[in-house]
Amino acid sequence: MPSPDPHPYPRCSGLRTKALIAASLGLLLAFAVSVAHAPPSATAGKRAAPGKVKKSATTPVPHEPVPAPEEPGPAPEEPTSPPDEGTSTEPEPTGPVPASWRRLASFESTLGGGTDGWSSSSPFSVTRTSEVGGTDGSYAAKIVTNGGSSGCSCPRMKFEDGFSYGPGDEVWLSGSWRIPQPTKVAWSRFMNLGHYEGAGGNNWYLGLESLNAGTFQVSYAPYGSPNVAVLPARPIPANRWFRVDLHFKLSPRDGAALTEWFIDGELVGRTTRANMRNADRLHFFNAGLPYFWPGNGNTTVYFDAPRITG
Ligand SMILES: [Ca+2]
Repeated sequence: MPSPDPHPYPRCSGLRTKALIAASLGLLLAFAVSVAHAPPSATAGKRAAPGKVKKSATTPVPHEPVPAPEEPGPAPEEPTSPPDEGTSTEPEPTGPVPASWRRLASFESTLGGGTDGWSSSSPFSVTRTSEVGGTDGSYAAKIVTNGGSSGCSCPRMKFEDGFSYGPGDEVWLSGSWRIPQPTKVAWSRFMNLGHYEGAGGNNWYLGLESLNAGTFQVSYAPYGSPNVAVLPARPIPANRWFRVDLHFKLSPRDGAALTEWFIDGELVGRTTRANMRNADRLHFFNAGLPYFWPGNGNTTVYFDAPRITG
């Protein structure tokens, strides 16, 4: 039966043709509507394939962002650099105490060997002894006072061979002491670099000294007061050998200098505060007891291994 066929077109072929055309248009319209109203997932599914093909043709575009996420790779490295930069605001650590020195003395065979001489005016007595060993070998210098001197109260050795240090120069000083009674070396000096023009001149020194009973500090002064502390006072180790290394980058300007203080190889102080009284150059090194305050009375100090770089 013609039931499947549409009833309106059985009699006339022209009408049938029109009907067929209309039916075809209807079908096309219905298809278009169905496609237009299809769920997004369906249209996406249907268009995905051609889309993929199209985009694969332009793969450089979507894949370029890939390196972009990789570029942040360096970013994780950046967190490691800020801490480094942070520490660089502090004075640069300079590493361990030098292993080699330009000048040194150990008192193993003579008191004066390796030095440029001793000053030991009476009533001081300076001898070589092995009674308490030393930090370099088994002998040390033994300094005994009976109250100091009204003249040069200065049982000290020196390095003075024409060197000279001024602003911008770098130098290490070193010495070892064994001080049975640290309270008996107040207002006394253990080692220093010096600038000396003669009586009444612009004389000054930079070094390690005690301004109070039982403590010592790094400071500079015009051979007398005022003493300017470069690094604050610390207790003097009592009745045992200890070694002090001082590292200077010299400058009379705060922020341009560097002073580092090591005790037994351990850094105990560091500053960029000025470490020169003025720009006058330092041209000799004294150690032992470059100055001993007579008011301390009788005492004994052992001393070994004076050293200097540069
Ligand atoms: Ca020695």
